[in-house]
Amino acid sequence: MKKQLLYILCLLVAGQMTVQQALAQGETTTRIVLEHGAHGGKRTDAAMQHWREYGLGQFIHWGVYAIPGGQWNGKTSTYAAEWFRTSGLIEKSEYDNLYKQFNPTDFDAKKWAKQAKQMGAKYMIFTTKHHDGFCMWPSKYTGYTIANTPYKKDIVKELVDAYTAEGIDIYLYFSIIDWSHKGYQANAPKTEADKARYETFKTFTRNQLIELLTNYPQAKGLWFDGSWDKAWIEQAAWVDDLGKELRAMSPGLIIGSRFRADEFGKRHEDSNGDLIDDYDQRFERNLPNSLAELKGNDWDCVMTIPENQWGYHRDWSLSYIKTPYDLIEMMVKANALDGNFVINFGPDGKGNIRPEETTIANRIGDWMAVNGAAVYGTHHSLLDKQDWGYSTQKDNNIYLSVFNKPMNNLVRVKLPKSKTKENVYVIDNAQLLSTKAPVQINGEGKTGTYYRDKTGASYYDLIIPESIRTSTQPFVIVIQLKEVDKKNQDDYMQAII
Ligand code: JFZ
Repeated sequence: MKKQLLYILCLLVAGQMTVQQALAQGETTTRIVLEHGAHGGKRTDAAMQHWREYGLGQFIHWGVYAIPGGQWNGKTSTYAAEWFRTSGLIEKSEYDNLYKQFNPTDFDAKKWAKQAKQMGAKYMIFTTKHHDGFCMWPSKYTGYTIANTPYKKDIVKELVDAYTAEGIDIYLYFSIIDWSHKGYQANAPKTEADKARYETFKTFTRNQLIELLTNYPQAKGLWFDGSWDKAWIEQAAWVDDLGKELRAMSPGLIIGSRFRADEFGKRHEDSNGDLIDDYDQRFERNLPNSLAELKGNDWDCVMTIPENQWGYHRDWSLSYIKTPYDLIEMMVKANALDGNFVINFGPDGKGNIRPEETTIANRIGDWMAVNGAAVYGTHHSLLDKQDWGYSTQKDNNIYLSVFNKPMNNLVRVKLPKSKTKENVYVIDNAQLLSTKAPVQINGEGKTGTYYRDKTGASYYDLIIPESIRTSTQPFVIVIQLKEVDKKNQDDYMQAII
């Protein structure tokens, strides 16, 4: 804002406009020239289009923090288990030596990938390096890696290969925060010595990112975290150049809005309000409520199953555990607002995905096997948000995902006003997605069971089929619409199945 005022003042001083003109522009069109803000608008290339169609993804947080699993010497941390090094329950030096015991003998990348595939995930984000700095790949730029554990093998490679074989795209999570590197600093370095140290950290970070893209060319994108440090934000120009370098290495590379700031320190959205990089990474454990909030930006939401646990925590009694139903509802809500939904898993120190997580994944997969068409490749539908649930659309199909089943077993669907004055939308066809059985409209063939309101919207009551009335699962009805002349009742009624 200050910068905007300055810009307006400059124009006034230069005599290029009147105060009124300047204020009017300040309100509406004044934009700051940014060198390191958003570059270009929304991506239209095939890689990004593919990203938009995922619908559901999997996140995996795995590292040495899985050994303590939130507990040490009989004490439990209620804070996020992957932050255990800072819990005060373990000496930092002790934590920093845990990797010498990291030996996940039960780890089976193929088993994880098969489970993710059954769940219906189309992409997977893996923590190559979390804030503690431990590398799950054998980085040649530090000794603090999987190569120096009893396990030795390259976990990132195993996962990239296994998930790629299952047709699941891989994204590499990378934390800018690195507590293991001597040059790392959170605060902006002030002294020459600190600045020089930070230069070593920048070089190290760049080397590691280039190494990751070189070693794992299958990676479709980078998922950055821990980029909120003042020290990193100050490096806007350098980080921007690094992003360009990484993109040049890997055409189509997808990077979210948590990588870099603009030259005024603005993150996610630059000083002009434009989204930085490819998609909005702000919706963490938190979903938007309306399309308006999203400003047309691409976005995803990453979600934990317990309250705030990403890494493995032994004690799952500490918080509410989201059910498959909760997660399916959040996913469809995200899809209905043009977002991808990503569910996090935190495997244990031996390499097992905990049984509770496996059950949740399986139940979601069972639902996806039947109803996935409502999720994959869909976007927000032309219907308003309605009380029974969420609607998504792909081509002419509108998927009504019903979460709140009305007591009278009638799903009242409000169809929007038609684009043309003379016409009205009617339901041309309605089916239960699971069985393809036709769904009847209440009062078929008679007038009065549907109506139009003053706005020109029309309403239909779809009869929930007997076969699913006692089911506890959300169900999907797929409809197609048709526009008919509202003056012509015959035509109007014929259109109804
Ligand atoms: C970060 C990490 O600190 C955490 O351990 C986990 O990896 C998660 C995915 O990312 O935590 C954050 C980051 C950003 C927000 C909240 C927690 N945020 O923007 O609200």
